[in-house]
Amino acid sequence: TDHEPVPAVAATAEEIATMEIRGAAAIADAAARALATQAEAIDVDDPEAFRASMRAAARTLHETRPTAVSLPNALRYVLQRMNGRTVDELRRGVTSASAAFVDQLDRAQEDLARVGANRLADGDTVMTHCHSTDALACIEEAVDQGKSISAVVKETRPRNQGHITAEQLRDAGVPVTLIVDSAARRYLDEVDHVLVGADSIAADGGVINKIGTSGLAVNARERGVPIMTAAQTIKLHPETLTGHTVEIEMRAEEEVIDPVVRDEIGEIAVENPAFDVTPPRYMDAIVTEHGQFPPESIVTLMRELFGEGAEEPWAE
Ligand code: RUB
Repeated sequence: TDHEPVPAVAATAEEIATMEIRGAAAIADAAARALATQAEAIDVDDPEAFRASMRAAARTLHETRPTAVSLPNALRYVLQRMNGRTVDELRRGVTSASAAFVDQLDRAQEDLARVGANRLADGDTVMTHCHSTDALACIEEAVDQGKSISAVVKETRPRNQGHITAEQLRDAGVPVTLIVDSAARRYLDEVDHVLVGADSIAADGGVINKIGTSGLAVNARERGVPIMTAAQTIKLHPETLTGHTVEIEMRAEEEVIDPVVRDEIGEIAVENPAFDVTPPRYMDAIVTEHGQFPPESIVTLMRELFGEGAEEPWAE
């Protein structure tokens, strides 16, 4: 039908769902670019048909993964700027909004990196969890400033995003020690900071990030190690302003255990939540492109930036 997304957009949605494209910032970047691709590819004369096709593309992208709010925030940013009377005007609205969004993503990451780098001192060792481009930008900026930083990298089962982090830090000249997730508390005595990213941040200051972040935060507090989240403001979850909670994605059990091994074990349940919520009292700081915030006061920034509410311009 007219309302099918073009193949390139369906391909992007598939890449997000299968985690070839992953991490909140990369997902937002890909979604904004896909909307521009859809706008350029659809060949209709009727403005309403154009709008309907853009909404359908946005829905396809939206349905891929539920937890990173950067995805709906990206779709909302672009579709809210789809204004005009003719198809050409609408198309230009989408492509220029998409380009502006992608540009802002990059600039926000550079700006928050300078804030996060100020928390890191020459000679510090940082423990990481998962793979966050916002978090890594802080370490890379500190290194660019001439600070010597080392890293203890958690492998991050079941998908081992820690391997990506380890490689990127190695490329930045940071000495890396890779550990299994359950070794984290033992190594907390040897680190100066824990640094993580976020998929969503709730109005109460709760940080939604890769499963294991909340346990790491509790252990860091118990060991007296400061923990910060590097999260540009597209990670702020506007619906939580009105009391909604953030959906935690449950992924396939095959990511956890080989189906053959599972059959050998016998009748068991396997659960694979991809994210968890770190309560604000266990997080020392949220670092954004607008500066550093205690988690309890992030709601002020959220109201300022998303006070208009969370409409869904992709709804049918
Ligand atoms: C990725 C993850 C990352 C955040 C932030 O989970 O939890 O910490 O998305 O990443 P997954 P970034 O691998 O399941 O997508 O700072 O790059 O936006």
